[in-house]
Amino acid sequence: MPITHHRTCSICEANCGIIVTAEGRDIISIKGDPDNALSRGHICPKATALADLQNDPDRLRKPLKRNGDSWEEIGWEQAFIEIGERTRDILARDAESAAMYIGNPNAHSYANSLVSGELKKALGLKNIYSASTVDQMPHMVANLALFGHSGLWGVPDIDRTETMIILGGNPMASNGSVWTVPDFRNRAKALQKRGGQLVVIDPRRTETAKIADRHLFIRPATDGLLLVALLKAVLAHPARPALPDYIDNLDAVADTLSGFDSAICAAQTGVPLGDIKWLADRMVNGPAALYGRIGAATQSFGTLNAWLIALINIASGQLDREGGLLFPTPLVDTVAMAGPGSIGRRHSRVSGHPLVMGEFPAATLAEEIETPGEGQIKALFVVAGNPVLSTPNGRRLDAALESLELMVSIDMYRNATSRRAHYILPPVGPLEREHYGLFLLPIAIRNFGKFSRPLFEAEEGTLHDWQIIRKLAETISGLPIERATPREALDNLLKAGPYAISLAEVEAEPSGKDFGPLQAGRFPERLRTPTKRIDCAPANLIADLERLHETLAQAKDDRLRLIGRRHVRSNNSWLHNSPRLVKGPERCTLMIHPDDARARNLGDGSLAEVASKSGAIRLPVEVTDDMMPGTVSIPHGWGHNLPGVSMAVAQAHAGASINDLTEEDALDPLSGNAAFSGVPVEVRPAA
Ligand SMILES: Nc1nc2c(c(=O)[nH]1)N[C@H]1C(S)=C(S)[C@@H](COP(=O)(O)OP(=O)(O)OC[C@H]3O[C@@H](n4cnc5c(=O)[nH]c(N)nc54)[C@H](O)[C@@H]3O)O[C@H]1N2
Ligand SMILES: Nc1nc2c(c(=O)[nH]1)N[C@H]1C(S)=C(S)[C@@H](COP(=O)(O)OP(=O)(O)OC[C@H]3O[C@@H](n4cnc5c(=O)[nH]c(N)nc54)[C@H](O)[C@@H]3O)O[C@H]1N2
Ligand code: SF4
Ligand SMILES: [Mo]
Repeated sequence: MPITHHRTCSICEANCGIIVTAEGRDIISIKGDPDNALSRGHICPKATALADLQNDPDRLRKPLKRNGDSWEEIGWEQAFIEIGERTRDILARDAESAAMYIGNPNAHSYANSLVSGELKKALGLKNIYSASTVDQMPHMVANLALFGHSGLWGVPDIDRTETMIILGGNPMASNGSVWTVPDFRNRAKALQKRGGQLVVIDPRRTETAKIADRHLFIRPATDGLLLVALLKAVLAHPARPALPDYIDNLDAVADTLSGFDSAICAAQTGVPLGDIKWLADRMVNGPAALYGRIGAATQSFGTLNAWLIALINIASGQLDREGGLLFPTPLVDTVAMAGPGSIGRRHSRVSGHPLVMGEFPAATLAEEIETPGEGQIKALFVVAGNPVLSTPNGRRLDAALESLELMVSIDMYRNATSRRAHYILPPVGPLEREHYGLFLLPIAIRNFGKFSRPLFEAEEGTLHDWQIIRKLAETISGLPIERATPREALDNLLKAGPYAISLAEVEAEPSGKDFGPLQAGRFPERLRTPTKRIDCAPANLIADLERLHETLAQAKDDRLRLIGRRHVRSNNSWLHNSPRLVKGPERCTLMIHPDDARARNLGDGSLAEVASKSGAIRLPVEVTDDMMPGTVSIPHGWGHNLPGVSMAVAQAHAGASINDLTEEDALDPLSGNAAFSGVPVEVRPAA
């Protein structure tokens, strides 16, 4: 008899409800759940790939140990004992020589988030790196500065807005980010049907731009100048509404901005000043929401951009307003769970980067492994991460990893990063675990909670990620951990949350428990600033405007600028071993405008060599006028053909890694975030 199982797809931030039909351990179908109030039946092709992941013959089921180039399967006990001994030995020589890199899938595992602190503690960790500093850290710094907590996010109210402006995001491919907005396509359609407009500002005419009412091309990494001009236009707008009483110092920002000439700013961005004024008009007339994402965050002005985006929403009266930017009341209040976050409590050993929210920039991991001295990283624990493919100048990091005394990867694949590990510890399959969108439901477009039980029992002799993490912590510290299971901890968090609900009550709703659309009027109560006020002019950001101003005087060159992209059939670096996802046309291509291609003798489908100061890669050319002239695009997460990798499908569709080209010294100084957007590159036919 087939069974029907309701769960949540755990691959991306959208948290779509799915219904899996299975007979025994055979998966018959994976479909969208129409009764899920958040996703309303939507799924994307990646949900069906959960079956490929679950059944993937390359997915590791037992711990692997590496000796030189050879690998052997070992038992869990042996793995824990050996790792414990080797780690203790390394820490006895230098207590600060261990580090952890925490990858993106941890954000999709409530259990990992709740136990990873145990391993950090056992390692006495001072060196924490994560995918956050190649992603959203700039937003978190801006959240802290303005709202008093790094995890207090504003959510664009797409379901009730009249103008939705997207800067550097492509939700038609990504399904939304730091914005849990499943079924984006139909939400955009509904917006258009009620007379509203979707506007996209992006150097590429993306899948989202193609369904938008307007698309504006912008030169990569000039967003700060666009936002300055837009904020100035909003501030000067005659219809600008009065601001709530709890907002301070917007005038001080306006004074500083008087040093910028909007026409000069606009000219640098490629967006006509008239269009910027039109955007200001839409923002002020509202309801409207301005949303910026990875293209605007992964820049050397990432934090400045995030701050300016918030100020534009504030100044045009869209903060905490229906149809503007809203602040959820999630079932688990993750803001109350953790401290606000801090900046600069310590500085990194080699380059002196400030610690931001407890982390050093992932881009500096290589130099901390390479550079001798006290505190040099000798032991590295990678939890669900693939930094060789996902951090800037991954090639340099790859070489550095080879020199580690001990590297442990908690991962189900032997891939570009874990091939360097001495031990790979694999977790259970994706349909064998529980799910709760702990950190993603608090940024969803509805107040919604849903818990999924495992569909299948874990295979004999396998462990959950959280069990591996806890066991490592125990064997390294030599102390048993008598803490709640993640499930018990989640139950307590739900009971302590705004709805005082138990896990059993949430679990009783197979399609999730819905508490309706987000509410306006949560500020100032929801603010976490000590004063319950918003200071629009934090000193570090005002100072950074000066750095932006200096860019206006810098000499420009006419090298091509490289940006990234995502495709709906891929997710970062780790779904390329799914036969159903990689089928179809080759996706790891260099997109280039016809004029730029012609000038370099490159035809569609020809092979190009792309070189930057970090390195060079070869990949096929895709000539398209979707690209802004002067700009080229390559997706990230490819480049699987490396010795020691054991992912047959991914190796057959290997592609090349954009992060062999990106630069590890191009960072946003305020957040430590990698500046991926706008890397200068040379493109020529491959010899
Ligand atoms: N140039 C460029 N680089 C980028 C980006 C970009 O836009 N451009 N985007 C950046 C962004 S936003 C991010 S988030 C990072 C991602 O960077 P990472 O988090 O370092 O990389 P992922 O590709 O997400 O790799 C996830 C790893 O976890 C494993 N994995 C998957 N699920 C699980 C699980 O449940 N348990 C365990 N233990 N392992 C699991 C996979 O096999 C894979 O090895 O990449 C960044 N890199
Ligand atoms: N299918 C799929 N979904 C995913 C992922 C995936 O890999 N595949 N990854 C997940 C993760 S970890 C994340 S963080 C999210 C990211 O979610 P999004 O932020 O929506 O990610 P992208 O689709 O890369 O969109 C970024 C856009 O920024 C544009 N861009 C690049 N440089 C600039 C610039 O300088 N200025 C401006 N204005 N735009 C620029 C790019 O052309 C691109 O269209 O997606 C998540 N969802
Ligand atoms: S958009 Fe696709 S990958 Fe993301 S949660 Fe939904 S079904 Fe899964
Ligand atoms: Mo990300």
